[in-house]
Amino acid sequence: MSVYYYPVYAVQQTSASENKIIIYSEAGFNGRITEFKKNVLNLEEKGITQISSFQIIGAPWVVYFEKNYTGNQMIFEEGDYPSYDKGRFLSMKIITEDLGVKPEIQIFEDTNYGGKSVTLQHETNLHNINFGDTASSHKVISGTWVLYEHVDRQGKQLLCLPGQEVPNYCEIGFNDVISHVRPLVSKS
Ligand SMILES: [Ca+2]
Repeated sequence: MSVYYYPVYAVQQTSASENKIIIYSEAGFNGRITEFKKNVLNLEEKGITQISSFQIIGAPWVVYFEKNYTGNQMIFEEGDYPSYDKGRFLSMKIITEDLGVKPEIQIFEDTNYGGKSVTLQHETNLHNINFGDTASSHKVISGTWVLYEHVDRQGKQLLCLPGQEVPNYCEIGFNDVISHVRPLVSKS
């Protein structure tokens, strides 16, 4: 009689307490090191005056170029960023939404959910579906999405949380400019 032993692999599961961002004052993960596990309203108050590289472990983060979660934003997922040169961000939030759900967003040609619309479940270059530089409002049906000003995930970014409805892009400086959208999905 044979007995088989199956290898048991630990399930890679990042608990909330393991989610963090480590910020370095110099490139290549050098210089002053500061670690954050929670939202930061004002990085300057935390002594962060220079950001030249960082590492993200676990959940993604959205960083803002003004304090109090305002100004232009950028979204970063888990990984190493050894030479960051997009400028110092002044506040940031951890993205705690469940990224394991099936994402879906509806984007509209006009404000207040008017005109033509498209419903998307995957990363999409909007120019490929004749919807580039057109959108003026959206409804996030599910999942967490990032909208981009330009194709190939370039230009200004906008984080869109599950259930969020934005009726008028004119009010957020995003009217008729978005060219690319993608859902944040779980890496595990
Ligand atoms: Ca429009």
